[in-house]
Amino acid sequence: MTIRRWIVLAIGVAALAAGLVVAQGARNAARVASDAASRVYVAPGEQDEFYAFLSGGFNGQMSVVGLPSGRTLKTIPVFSQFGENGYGYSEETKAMFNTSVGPVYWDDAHHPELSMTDGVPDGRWIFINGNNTPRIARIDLSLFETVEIIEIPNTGGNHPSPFTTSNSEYVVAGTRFSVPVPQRDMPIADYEGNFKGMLTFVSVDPDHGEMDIAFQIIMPGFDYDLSHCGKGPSADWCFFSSYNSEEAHTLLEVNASQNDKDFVTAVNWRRAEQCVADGAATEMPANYAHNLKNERTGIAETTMIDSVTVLDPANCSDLVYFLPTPKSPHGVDVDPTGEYIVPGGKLSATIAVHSFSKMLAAIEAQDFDGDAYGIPILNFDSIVAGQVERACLGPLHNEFDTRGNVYTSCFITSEVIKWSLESFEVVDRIPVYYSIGHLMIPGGDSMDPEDTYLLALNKITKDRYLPTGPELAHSAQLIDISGNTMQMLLDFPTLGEPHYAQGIPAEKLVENSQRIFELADNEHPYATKSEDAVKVERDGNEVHVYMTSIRSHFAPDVIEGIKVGDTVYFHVTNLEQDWDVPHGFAIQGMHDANILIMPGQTLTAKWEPKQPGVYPFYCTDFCSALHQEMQGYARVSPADSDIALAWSLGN
Ligand code: RUQ
Ligand code: CUA
Repeated sequence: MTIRRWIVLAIGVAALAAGLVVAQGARNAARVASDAASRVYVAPGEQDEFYAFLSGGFNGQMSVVGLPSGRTLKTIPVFSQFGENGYGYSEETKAMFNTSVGPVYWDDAHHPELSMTDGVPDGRWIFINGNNTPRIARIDLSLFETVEIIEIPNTGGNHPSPFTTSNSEYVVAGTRFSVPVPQRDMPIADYEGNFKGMLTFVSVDPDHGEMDIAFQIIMPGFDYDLSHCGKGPSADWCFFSSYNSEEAHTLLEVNASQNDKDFVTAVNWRRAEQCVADGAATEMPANYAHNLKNERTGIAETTMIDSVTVLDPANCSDLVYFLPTPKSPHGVDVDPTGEYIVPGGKLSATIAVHSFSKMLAAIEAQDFDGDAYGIPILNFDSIVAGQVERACLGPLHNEFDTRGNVYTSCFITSEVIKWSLESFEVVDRIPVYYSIGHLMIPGGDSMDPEDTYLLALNKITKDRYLPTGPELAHSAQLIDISGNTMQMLLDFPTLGEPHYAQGIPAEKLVENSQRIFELADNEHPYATKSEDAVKVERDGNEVHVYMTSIRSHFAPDVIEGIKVGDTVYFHVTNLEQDWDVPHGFAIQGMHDANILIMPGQTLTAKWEPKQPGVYPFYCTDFCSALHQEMQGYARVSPADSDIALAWSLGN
């Protein structure tokens, strides 16, 4: 490490400290609109204008927030079990967590991304990546429920994901931490040249949304950090930022900050399709899980897959190019016209913007500045569209409006800057509290941004709210971007650590939001569609209770003949067909969480009683004036008892 490096680092740290001090000092001087309260006020009984979907980061979930009010509407559990509704605890949902290393009940969820049609969010699905156990999940936005999770093989830390192409032909994945491919035992010191980075294209079925790994592209062992796909003229391309082009394997804060420029990788996915069709790819052994909720039964099912299609750029010309990009870029974002590729060079105070049309011209002219592992490096000067000088410190991510402005989050100086794609000059800046990561404008990464609100997603909260011990909530701030200058409207705490977020006009989702499950369509193998049909069956040591719930009783509510050593499955069908009448079910001694059964749905709770006795079960959701009466008893006899199975309701 050079002395210069240390100085730069020291300046960075000092600036961070100074940023916090300045920001805290300026706390009351922040640009809060004088009529902020009325602009975010959604009167009782009124509804918000936008849905926002915020990742939960290390809580593994996604939260749904209304804008402009900042009210949390729902947590959608994705990669982590959720005791509130039994996701990951019910027998129907456990398979959603299967992976090649067995069930994994947690992940670090970073980037929600809405499905798109013609470059505009269409409100059908939202995808989110799992970083630690590389996965992508799909949430159905008619149900606001996770319906599919696919594991990504040959990958370490799926961070640059799951950004979608303009018509959601693909969602992408990538390796933040390069790894041996295929995985094997080898010295870590042999990283350079031997570890690989996979970029993965997951196809999305246009009608049903089902995901499938179409192909992977094997790349040099850099750290692929973020991505965004092109739109309009650049729609056939996806762009991945990378750092650690030094291929360091230790003390990356120093060793991966040596090169003046790292790369944005440009991938032509249409070309990849062609190469695959021409037989240029190879099938590589792999082992990964694909978990899908069966729409008819409501039960998640796992398929293990044992091979993956891999393309080596050496066997497919014109597939990938490197765009030199200053200093360890973090985000990479494409403007609504598809012409500008804007990286967030987090260690550079200058933002260098790439031009897509110049990129194509440079490729055409073979205007290269050498290559890395055979992949052409384009000449920086030939592809640069413009540079924003003295932008800010620590630029991370960008969103766009329809007026040719870019909004950049600046982590170190804790601000959002607004700059013009025409003049490449900063036209406005607003302090945020504190240390912003991502930012989000509804539609702000699509071809149709809304020029209304910007949400700043801040990493450090400090003094913004009442103290809650050492652990504080992360924070979002709502900023009005409709006028010439940005104006602060609202602070609100978030759940987990929101990284990226998405926003969409509410009217695009409201119509399709499902209110109940049609009981007539319920094809769950243990569904019970009327109280006449309830029963209890024994199959060896398994006891299956076919149970129903309706205000305000379970049928049956008296069960006898269970024995110690049995595994009991309560398959509860909620017979209600009215919106917002779930029933919950829990029994004393169960090891899983309660199940919360929606109208017309069947869910299963597992119970392994350990001691003889009589155990109560009850409804966990206050569903009627007689909710407290919604209870029952299960009798457990010794293992050698010969008490026959019996069940009843009201006798
Ligand atoms: S990354 S800020 Cu996944 Cu920027 Cu979070
Ligand atoms: Cu059903 Cu409370």
